[in-house]
Amino acid sequence: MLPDAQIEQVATLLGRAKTITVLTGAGVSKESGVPTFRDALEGLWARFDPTQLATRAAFKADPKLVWDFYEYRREIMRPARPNPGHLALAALEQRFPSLTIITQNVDDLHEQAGSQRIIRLHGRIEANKCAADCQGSPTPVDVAQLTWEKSAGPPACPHCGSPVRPDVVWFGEMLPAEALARAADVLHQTDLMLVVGTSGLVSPAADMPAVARRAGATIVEINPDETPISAIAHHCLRGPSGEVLPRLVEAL
Ligand code: BV8
Repeated sequence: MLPDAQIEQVATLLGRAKTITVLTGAGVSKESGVPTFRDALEGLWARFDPTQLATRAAFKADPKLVWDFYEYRREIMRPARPNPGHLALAALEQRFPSLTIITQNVDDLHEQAGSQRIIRLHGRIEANKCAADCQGSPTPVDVAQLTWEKSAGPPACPHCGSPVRPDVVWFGEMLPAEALARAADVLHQTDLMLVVGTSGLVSPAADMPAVARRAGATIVEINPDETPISAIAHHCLRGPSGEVLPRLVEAL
């Protein structure tokens, strides 16, 4: 358990901050039962590396394999509920209305917890779109309205017949320009950045703490493990976010 003094030191900084930004990764959803990217996937998927499946090339080569990978992750995520870490971040936003969450996660646990100011860098796993973006980028497709042979893989786009794919950002794909622009704005106006539950391995998200620090922000990492971001953090709270974040809010 982290010493109270460490929690109180960061809580004092939080209390003094005018604008707070929180960068979250898969670790913040771990205590909700959602495996992180670093966790070996279970069973059938254990032999796959997610970074090899979350690509356009993999989908083009085998749409059914990639579609089934996302259906597997959707099944795991659907029963997940916000954990005390998500709820603490929503409580922080109540207290600091300028607080913005920049998330790499594709689950909707921040929204379920009541957070409002969220910048989604990598999309939403529950959303789907036409792989050809035939009506514009993105061309949303509501698969609940479609009937298709599920064992054959993804449905066809009702407009053009191309395969439907998850509306997430794959490796090698650009992040949504609007999300990047909003994030860039926020990073340059941040007094204090909490970096929660991210291994700091995927860019451009991983570069954001350094951008905020160069613009004058104090960086606080909340993660049980050391990461490449630890080196530029002013404070590292080594613990699970579901325990550390509620203690920070309590100590305010
Ligand atoms: C881009 C959506 C421009 C999909 C995701 C070579 C060729 C091509 C590209 C690249 C290249 N080299 C670098 C790149 C760029 C590439 C990249 O960074 N690759 C990595 C692998 C090196 N990035 C991109 O391609 C991005 N686009 O750059 O466009 C471009 C275009 C073409 C060519 C070059 C550049 C797009 C990246 C987005 C990919 N999509 N998600 C899906 O979900 O299926 S990324 C996905 O993985 C997540 O969204 C997340 O971002 C990342 C996983 O990271 P984390 O969230 O940090 O999770 P992780 O499991 O890693 O770590 C969990 C952490 O939590 C750990 O530290 C753990 O200790 C901690 N933890 C555990 N328990 C707890 C906890 N913390 C707190 N509490 C706990 N209880």
